[in-house]
Amino acid sequence: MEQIISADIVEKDNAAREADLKRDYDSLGERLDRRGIAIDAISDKVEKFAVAIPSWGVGTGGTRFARFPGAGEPRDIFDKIEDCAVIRQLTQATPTVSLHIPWDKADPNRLKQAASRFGLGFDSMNSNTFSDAKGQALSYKFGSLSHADAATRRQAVEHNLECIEIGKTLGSKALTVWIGDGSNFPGQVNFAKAFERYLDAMKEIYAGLPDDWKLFTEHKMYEPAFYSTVVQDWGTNYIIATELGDKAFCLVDLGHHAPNVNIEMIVSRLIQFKKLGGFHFNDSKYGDDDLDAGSIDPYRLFLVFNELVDAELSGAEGFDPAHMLDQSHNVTDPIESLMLSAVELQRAYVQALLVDRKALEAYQDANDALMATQTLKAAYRTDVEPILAMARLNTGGAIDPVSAYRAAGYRAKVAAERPAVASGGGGIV
Ligand SMILES: [Mn+2]
Repeated sequence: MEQIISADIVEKDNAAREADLKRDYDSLGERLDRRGIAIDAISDKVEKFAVAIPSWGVGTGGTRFARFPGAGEPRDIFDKIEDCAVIRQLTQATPTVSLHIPWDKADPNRLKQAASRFGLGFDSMNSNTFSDAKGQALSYKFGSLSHADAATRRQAVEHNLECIEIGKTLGSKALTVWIGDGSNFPGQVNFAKAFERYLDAMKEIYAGLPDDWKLFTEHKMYEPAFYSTVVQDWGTNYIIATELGDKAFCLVDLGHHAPNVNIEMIVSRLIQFKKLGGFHFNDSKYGDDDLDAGSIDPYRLFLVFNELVDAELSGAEGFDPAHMLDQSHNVTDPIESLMLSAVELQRAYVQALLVDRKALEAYQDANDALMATQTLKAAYRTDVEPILAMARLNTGGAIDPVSAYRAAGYRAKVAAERPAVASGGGGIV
């Protein structure tokens, strides 16, 4: 397997940190042992934890005001795959890439070959009917799968079926559908008719899904539609997944809810009724800010993982959520942000694994609210960095991914090789 960052550089950076890491790991192991937790068992789980990198995430994002390009931005999907390979090499947490069509359209066999050079696979395929592709016959300005015009809906359905066809060659096993359809003015759209048209269109897409595939529908409260959105919340999303069938699941993007909504509780409900498909992880302060996962409210991320671990440990039937990042990088190097975000997910996962679930259940049954919440806090307060770093070291990654990345000078190197081009899409969904 090819490695983009020289193994010498990673080894040199690791060598300077390894002795301290071993001491920290042993010390943490001793403290966890006192709590009846075997550190190596936790490390094994971290090594198996995986999250997909969105192809669109390695480019610099933007806002509706401006986009400030970064140096050495990927020019096409093949450059994006190389950037994803760097993230994978240094974190060993991101074995797959999630593609967005038509942004990443290329000969599927060539794509497969490019990814397999670095041992990368393909996660969920993402369709795009929220913007118009070059040369497209009918515009999505007033909607796609819920459009009032049947021919426009047909075009959007065909596009999704094409995404499935591309994905079949790539070895993908899922299609993620997010639409921007909605309205900007009261009265502009008939809510019920628009949703009916959407459901009918989705049924056609669902019919084209191979038996071993999953269909993820993603809800989003607002933007680009600022008055009403067709698939606006988890309730509508649950209705969709239920109407479509057993292969249809809800995708939860952490940024797509109203402020202060209890997302971990939505996650619990979807698990309970077997409709949790997966996540787009990111963080937000005000709205759909698409900030780095765990950068604003790491406790919320922990509480989401607390629900996931609870389901994992209780052996919830059919529980196998897809993990994907979906964030926009405006002021950081996207590779650095994505590496650290993958690590933030691992951190929340490990902290959730440390929750004393037996004690928690006893406190819940005894109505001891204070001790119940302290049980969660005790896990959350644990500095699990040595476990994460040791997992990276054991699997061939970097103890400190950002340090090794900077030592390798990758960004300067690609800045020289990749002349700046107008972006094919700064999209974030
Ligand atoms: Mn998303």
